[in-house]
Amino acid sequence: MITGITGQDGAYLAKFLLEKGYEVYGIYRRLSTPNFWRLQYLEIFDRINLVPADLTDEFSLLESLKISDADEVYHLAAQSFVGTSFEQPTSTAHVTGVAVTSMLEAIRHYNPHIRFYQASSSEIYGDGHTTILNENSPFKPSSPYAAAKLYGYWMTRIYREGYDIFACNGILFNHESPLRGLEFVTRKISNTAAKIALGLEDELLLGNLDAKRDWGYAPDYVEAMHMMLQHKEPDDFVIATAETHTVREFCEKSFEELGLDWQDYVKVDKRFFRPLDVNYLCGDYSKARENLGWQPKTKFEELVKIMVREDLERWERWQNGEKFPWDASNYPDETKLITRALRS
Ligand code: NAP
Ligand code: F7E
Repeated sequence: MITGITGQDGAYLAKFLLEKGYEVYGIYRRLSTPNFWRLQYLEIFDRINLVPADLTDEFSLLESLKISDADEVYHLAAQSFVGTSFEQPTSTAHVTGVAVTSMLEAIRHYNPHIRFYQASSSEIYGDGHTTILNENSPFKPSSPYAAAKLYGYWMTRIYREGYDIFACNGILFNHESPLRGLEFVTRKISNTAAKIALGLEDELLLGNLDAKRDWGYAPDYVEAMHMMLQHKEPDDFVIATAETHTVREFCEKSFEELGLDWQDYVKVDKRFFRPLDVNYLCGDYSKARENLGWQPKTKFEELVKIMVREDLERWERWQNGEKFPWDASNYPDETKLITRALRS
């Protein structure tokens, strides 16, 4: 069972697990505009069992375990945007932090043999580092999001050590793809650069261009999540590429891919700066390589190309009258969704 199946990682992980022969369940919450476009885009929507639940409703999480009777739970759902966590710190604490405990409690009561993956984050290291980070580096969160993730990290360890639950933290550094939300900086750049190249936009407004991130490719990273739950012992692992690049470099490469000079279009706008930012992140994935046999397959330049080319193609198709998958009416046949009524 995957929480967050409608998000970037959830969709790629679901596809990966289906290809391995898994029966996949995923929770979805009621939204005024349904959000199944990633599952439809990957052509897996019809192969997934969708269960209604919300992270702030702990009984719905317990119910989702009963319905799925899962062997493995991948807890990916969260309020995942750092910028929003400064605007909505309390709800971020509930959704990104406390819900980890709700899920662990549900597992402890329903079936303590379930293997549990927690989507931890490199944000827990916070700002002020200048060297490559591993599982033993100090944590100093610099945002409400990071503080909530650090709480989830420790609760995962507490349930592992205190209740013997097979619970792992994947400390994932940034990972991106054409399924990334448009508010994250990489997709904002690839999407706007593509529109600029086609004459649909004339500028790109960004915040801190000096921030450095270790950017990997999301489909590579979901494989690591699965590997952690197949490992003989539950443990915590850094997943990264061990390379770091500035936001400025991401701009430069993206526009270069389109034959343009980024400096002609990118403007700095103070609205996109955060009250606190993490200026440097770079991850050492040696432990994952040695223990899990995992390593990244896609490096920075290839990632930029994948994202820019895909956004360009989508906008070209749009210019030719095609609809984006997320513009299509994507409300599913209601009988496809498991409801408590249908279950009984
Ligand atoms: P994402 O695209 O933002 O997806 C977040 C998912 O959480 C969506 O499915 C969303 O559902 C769901 N969700 C949010 N609030 C919920 C609630 N109250 N109840 C139920 N579901 C809720 O995030 P992602 O990039 O796939 O990341 C997956 C996880 O990894 C997150 O926990 C994120 O914090 C963490 N992480 C991400 C990265 C990265 O670089 N991508 C790195 C480290 C850690 P809706 O579709 O209904 O909104
Ligand atoms: O920002 C800077 C911004 O929002 C990256 C999430 O998946 O990865 C992600 O968090 C950097 C920051 O990702 C803009 O200030 C400049 O320094 O793409 P981002 P993030 O904050 O690193 C971690 C690992 C997670 O766990 C999170 O869930 O880019 N930046 N100008 C900008 N960022 C945005 N979004 N928009 C700008 O205009």
